[in-house]
Amino acid sequence: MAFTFQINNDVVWDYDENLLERAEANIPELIETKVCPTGIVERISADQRTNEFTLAKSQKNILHLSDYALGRGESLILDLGDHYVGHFSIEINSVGSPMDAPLYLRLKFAEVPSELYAASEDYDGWLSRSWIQEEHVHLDVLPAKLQLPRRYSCRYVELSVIDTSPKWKASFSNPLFVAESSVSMNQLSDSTIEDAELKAIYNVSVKTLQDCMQTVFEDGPKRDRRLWLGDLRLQALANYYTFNDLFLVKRCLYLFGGMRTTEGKIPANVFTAPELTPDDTFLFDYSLFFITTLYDYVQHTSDYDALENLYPIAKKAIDLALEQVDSEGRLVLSEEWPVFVDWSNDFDKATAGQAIVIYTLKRFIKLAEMYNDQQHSNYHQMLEKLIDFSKQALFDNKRKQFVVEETNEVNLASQVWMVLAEVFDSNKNKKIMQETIKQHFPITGIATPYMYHHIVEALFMADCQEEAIRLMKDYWGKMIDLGADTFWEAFKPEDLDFSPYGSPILNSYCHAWSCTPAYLIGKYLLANE
Ligand code: RAM
Repeated sequence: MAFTFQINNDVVWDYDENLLERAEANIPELIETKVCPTGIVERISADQRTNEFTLAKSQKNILHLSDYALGRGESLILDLGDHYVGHFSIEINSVGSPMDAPLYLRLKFAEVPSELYAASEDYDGWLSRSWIQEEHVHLDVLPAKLQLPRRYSCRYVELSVIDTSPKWKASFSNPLFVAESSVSMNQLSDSTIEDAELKAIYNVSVKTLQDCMQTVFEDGPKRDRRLWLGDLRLQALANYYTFNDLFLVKRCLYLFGGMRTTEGKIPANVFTAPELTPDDTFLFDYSLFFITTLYDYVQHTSDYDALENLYPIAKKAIDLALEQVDSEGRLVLSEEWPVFVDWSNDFDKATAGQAIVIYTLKRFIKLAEMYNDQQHSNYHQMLEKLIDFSKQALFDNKRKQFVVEETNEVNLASQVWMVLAEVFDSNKNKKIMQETIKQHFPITGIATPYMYHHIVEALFMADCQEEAIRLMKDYWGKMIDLGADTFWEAFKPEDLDFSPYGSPILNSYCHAWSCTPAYLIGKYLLANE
């Protein structure tokens, strides 16, 4: 089971106005920064390039931009010098004879060069092509200042003149990108990372997080531009070790708390415009992450007011999830409420799902204790049952690995989540991860930094620090080698063009769940110094 479009028209929503008011009271004011392009770049021809992540520096000088007037079929690419999220404007004039026809212009905004190499019209994937950051505009009268209303997430802006007339050309000047985020790099304290590779990974993680921090923690400022629970959990963790913007986490927790189904199910994501709207998409593990995100937040902030307000919602959410656990302590998943774990469909997620319930229930019990819930002993019994079942029915002593009950399948995600859930003690977890390295490394077939995050964290937790650092460098470091300014939603080192959507033009190249090295480095490497 994996993520696909869900349409659940019969869901009845329960809006809690009191909680939603608290969410709205914490809307941040966005910080604006003016960015001027730093250069002009060009495509590299197919026979000259080794991958689609590089462009060549142009001979053209950005300081003389207005001299490079463009006629029919001509284009140039502005380079902002880094990845930003915000609004673009540019002044345009006509040069030559009088303007005897409108200017027909295409603007394309790209986070990485591969979006420029891909022809938009060839896209035939399953997600909407409306995500492609591209505009076609007519300007009847020049000079004019073109101020585009849409927000873009990009480093490159391509200006392509579709047509002028043989009598005149279009000349461009004063391109300006006004970048937006709810946080500023000035809020960071100096990090003391000596290892150059890790420092670079840390910096790109922080930039990724910054660009995703808007009026909510967005999953991707290019796509899907909304608040997903699974992404929020990881962004909040990275935020605690970096910007430490507690209001934005609080806002997002209240948004989920204020919009759930009448039975108490928490949606996988919510929209905030034109009005607060929950999406009719439900992922079993994402619903549970409301509880773990609340736990992390209360632990970090001691905000007992939030605990008071949101604990009843967390309790309903765990109760609903535990209804899926049978009398032997086995999680029985359903098609209507699938567990996500990763984009890949090539492995069975049942055992990882079981571990996520244990991981969450442990944290819920701590919340129940903080809240002084008198009824929490039932949860302890349930936890024991889930753990006993996992140890007895799901752990294969000979293979030293967790299996999937029905098929005996041994997969990476099962080991990783069972280690994160601390089903066994640290000694045994270390042996499980050492065996995991033997059996499943080098990793193939995993395309999300989301899953890689969990693998690295499991390695750190199982005292395999060297391997954890190696994997971080091999995976996130490889994106940097390819030129990443921010970390990508999907990346398969063994298949650079991989996209879950049928074309890289739809991939998000600044994605929430990829920002976690800032947390991993902060928690497991810097905190110990
Ligand atoms: C995609 C996005 C999002 C993620 C979901 C499950 O739509 O990448 O960030 O959480 O999948």
